[in-house]
Amino acid sequence: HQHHWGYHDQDAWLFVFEHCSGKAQSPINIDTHKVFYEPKLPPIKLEGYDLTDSPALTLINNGHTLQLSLPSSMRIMRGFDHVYVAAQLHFHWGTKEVPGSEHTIDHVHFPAEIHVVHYNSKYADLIEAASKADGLAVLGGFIGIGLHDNDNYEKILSALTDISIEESDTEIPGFNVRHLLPDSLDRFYRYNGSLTTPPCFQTVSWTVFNDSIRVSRRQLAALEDTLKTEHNMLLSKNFRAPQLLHGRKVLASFH
Ligand code: SG4
Ligand code: ZN
Repeated sequence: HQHHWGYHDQDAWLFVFEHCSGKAQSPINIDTHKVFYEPKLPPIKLEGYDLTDSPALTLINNGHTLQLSLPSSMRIMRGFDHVYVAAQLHFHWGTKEVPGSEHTIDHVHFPAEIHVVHYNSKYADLIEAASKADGLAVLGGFIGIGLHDNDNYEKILSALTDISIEESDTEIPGFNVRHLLPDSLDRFYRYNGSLTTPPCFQTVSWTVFNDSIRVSRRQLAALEDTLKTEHNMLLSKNFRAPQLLHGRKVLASFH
C-alpha cells in the first residue's frame, strides 16, 4: 500500500513525495489577464464518449474521491501522434460553505471540478504513463450551481448512497460521458502541470474548460455530504491549494 496522505496536511506531501515540491505543479490559479491567446491550439476532439450501449461502469469511493472507471475506447485526438485514451474520471469538491474546485479563475473557486484522466496510447496503461513526460492529458471542467437537476450528473450521483463507505464500489449503466462536460469545448486553457495528488508527477497536459457545468443545489449537496473516508469521516474538501506558476505560460484557445 502506498503512503497515506490527506488533504488536511498538504504541506506534509512535500516531505514524503519529492515531485510535489517541483516547479510545474497543479492546480493553478488562472489569471485571465495573463493568459496567452494561441489561435493554433487544436480543438478538443473526443471520440467514443457515448457509452450508452456499453457494459456497466464501475463507480468507486477510493477514500480520496468519487471515481468512475472508463474504457480505453474513449479518446482525445490531439494531432497525428498523440492519442490519449481515457482511464477514469473523478471529482474534487468542498462543503456548503467552502467551494472546492482545484483550479481557480482569477482566484475564485467554483463549487466543484470534474477531471477526466487520459493517458498517451503509446504506453500500456495509466500506471506506466503517469511517470512519463508525455504521459497524461486531463480535461478539467468547473461545476457550478444551476436551477435544475442535471440528468447526466444524476446517473452518477444517484448511486452515491451505495458507496458511502471508503473502498466500496457499485456498477452504473453506461451513458454519454460527453454530457458531463460543458456544452462548448471550444473555449479552454492549456498548460503543463502535474497530478494534483501524490505522487504529483509533472506529466499532465492540462485542459481546463472556460464554460462551466451546472448541477442543482441538491445534487451538489449529495456530492458534498454522502461519501465517507477513513474513520468514517466525511469525504469533502478534497482539493489541493493552487500552486505557483514558476514562469509557466497558460495558453487560451479564445480571447
Ligand atoms: C484522484 O485521487 C484519483 O483517484 C487518482 O486516480 C488520480 O491519479 C489523482 O486524483 C490525480 O489526478 O487528475 N487530480 S488529477 O491530477 O490518475 C491518477 C487514480 O489513482 C494517476 C487511479
Ligand atoms: Zn483530479
